[in-house]
Amino acid sequence: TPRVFSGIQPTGNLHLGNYLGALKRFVDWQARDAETIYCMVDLHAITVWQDPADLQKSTRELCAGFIAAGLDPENSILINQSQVPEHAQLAWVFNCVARMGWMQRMTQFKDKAGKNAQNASLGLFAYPALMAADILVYHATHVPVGEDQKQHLELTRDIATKFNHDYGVDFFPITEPVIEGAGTRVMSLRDGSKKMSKSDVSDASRINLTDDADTIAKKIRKAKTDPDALPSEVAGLSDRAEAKNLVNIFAALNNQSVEEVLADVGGKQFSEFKPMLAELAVAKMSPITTEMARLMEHQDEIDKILARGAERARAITAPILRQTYDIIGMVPPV
Ligand code: AQP
Repeated sequence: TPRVFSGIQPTGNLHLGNYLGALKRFVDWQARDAETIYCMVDLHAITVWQDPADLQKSTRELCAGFIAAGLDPENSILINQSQVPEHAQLAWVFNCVARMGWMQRMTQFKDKAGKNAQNASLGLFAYPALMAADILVYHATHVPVGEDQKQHLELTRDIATKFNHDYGVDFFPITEPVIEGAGTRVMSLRDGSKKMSKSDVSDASRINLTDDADTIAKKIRKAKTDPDALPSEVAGLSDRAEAKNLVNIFAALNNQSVEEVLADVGGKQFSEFKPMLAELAVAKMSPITTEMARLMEHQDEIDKILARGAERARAITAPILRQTYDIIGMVPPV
């Protein structure tokens, strides 16, 4: 059976891109014959400054989001990264396997560090080695992520390959990224060339998982578009980034292909399509929002779920870390 691992950073502003590109697909995997492990990656979050109180709140809120979106803590293993110390321990080993040059090529580092890369944290630079450890400390075989994580997953494969080669073992699996469906790259509602992102200063650029129905409808009504009617063929969406984005969102929310959506809405003006999309988005999102808010009133329950998840996770990660240490020559404690 496939072992599926993925994570989301508890950095607040969980949005529709995180939902369609990650959360919703996590839930789909849970329904299949697979072992599923999902992580709130707080150690990744602190690669850029996080206010401690906000980080705590966002971690619990993310856990509530996981459950509200349909993840069952009895079925999937839900964990907070810092509660499973083997992630960070294996990451150190991978820091010694990965090469500086590999890290320097990572576009996310370049984007996030900006012009003043000398001032970025060492953790931000090493981010993909920790991500490789998150995945490989479970010997995970499948990693559902959005398009933006493709390069990091290639690096995970490079690290596994180099480790296996350097130590002459066949120990870490070469993991498959799973990047499929219409929701793997949701773009900003204000600019079709930028991905929808937690850190965008414009709140109107994204639909947050905490937005109420009116806010969702308003943001969709105000989303940037062009003046033309919708095409009936997919080819008609090329060069129309904003139109393409809204159709993609509709398809992903409604579990349809883009072709199927266009067969229904081709020829319609945005004045007609946007209310349809708003209605669909509210119908799909508001039950999640409501459930998230309810769960947030039971923090102790959330904390128990995380503690239980960590215990289940460590039954997998502790032996894999020990085997790794044995391979590289660390003397085991007696
Ligand atoms: N716009 C998106 N479309 C589809 N999938 C997306 N993901 C993120 N943005 C989109 C996917 O969500 C998962 C968790 O993301 P994350 O929180 O770990 O990473 P992130 O890239 O930091 O999220 P943001 O919103 O883009 O934050 P900032 O603004 O800090 O850069 C991943 O599977 C990711 O692919």
